[in-house]
Amino acid sequence: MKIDAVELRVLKMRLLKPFRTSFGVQQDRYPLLVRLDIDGHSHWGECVAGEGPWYSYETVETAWQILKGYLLPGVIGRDLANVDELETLFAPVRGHHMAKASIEMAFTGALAEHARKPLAQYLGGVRDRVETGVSIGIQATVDELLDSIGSHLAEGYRRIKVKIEPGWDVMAIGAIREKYPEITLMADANSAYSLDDAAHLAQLDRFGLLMLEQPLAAGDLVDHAALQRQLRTPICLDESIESARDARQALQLGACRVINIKPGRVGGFAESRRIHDIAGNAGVPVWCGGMLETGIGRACNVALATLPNFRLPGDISASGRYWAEDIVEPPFVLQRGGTIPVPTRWGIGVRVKVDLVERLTVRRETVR
Ligand code: OSB
Ligand code: MG
Repeated sequence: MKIDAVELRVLKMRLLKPFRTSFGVQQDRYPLLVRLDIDGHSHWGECVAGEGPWYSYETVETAWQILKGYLLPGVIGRDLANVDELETLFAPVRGHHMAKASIEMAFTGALAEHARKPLAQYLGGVRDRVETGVSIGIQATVDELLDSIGSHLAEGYRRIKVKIEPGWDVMAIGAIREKYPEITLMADANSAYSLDDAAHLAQLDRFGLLMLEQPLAAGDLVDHAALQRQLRTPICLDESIESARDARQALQLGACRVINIKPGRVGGFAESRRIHDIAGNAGVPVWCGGMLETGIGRACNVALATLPNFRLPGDISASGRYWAEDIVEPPFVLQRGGTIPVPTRWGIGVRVKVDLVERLTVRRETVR
């Protein structure tokens, strides 16, 4: 399959509610979309890079620049038989996984469509619906936090993740547990702590959390291993795992007992699968994280989460958790038991609303 051209565009989309994490607060999302033109057909993908270099060093700006300057010139016009060949072409560029993943995932979607299969089936998925949860940002008050949790439970979400940071942790989780003793609950610190906080974080052990996500710095597998020895709560790594190699080393060290896989963070579906397999062989469950995606990235996440070792609910909430109107049709909606059905059409399985995309576009360029 030959990629004739790639269109890059940045949209401006307003989140229904501002999302606050230990990194800061976000109201507008600027999704970077890619459109591969192959044989007269369009294949969409989404780059999940953030607006600023907080979760990752990658940003919308850097991804645009790396795609245009280094990744796309090597692939456009070349006949690619499979994803291995694409990975080989991308390998000389160090890092920049989110930029690489946008193309790898769009190309995989194209391969699935070409094989006349839904993406989930093409990837080897084993489910027709995926279990999902919701990620709730830091709120101004405990009452607002409890209200937000209450309304998400009422909508049908069965797993609640809350963002924490120093000053918004043991007290907030304690208040949730008092009101909702039985819900499946977890916390995500986005690297807001250090190993000096081990005794403080151990106070979370009494709340029976499903897991504690990324308490320490992204590069710090050794301290995560030391922390895990002091906690009963399983540690899940997100930012720390950028590759299969990271996953192998984290598990060897005992740095985590769960892994959050975001295909963007690790360079795409192929690397996600390697991490999935390494974790599976070690008896460690994985789940699919989220990056406030539009329906395009969400379709990719849903497909990935159908692989067998995705054994915990993902941060793959319904379109309506994020956007007044998603850019795909049909939008993703929550169904019984807090699940999202897996699209059954070929390829990514959702139709991109091109007119809406056009209206939301703030920057575009075609690379030939
Ligand atoms: O740490 O998992 C995270 C969003 C943006 C960047 C990092 C994270 C998140 C979320 C939201 O937690 C997940 C989602 O609903 O998309
Ligand atoms: Mg996280």
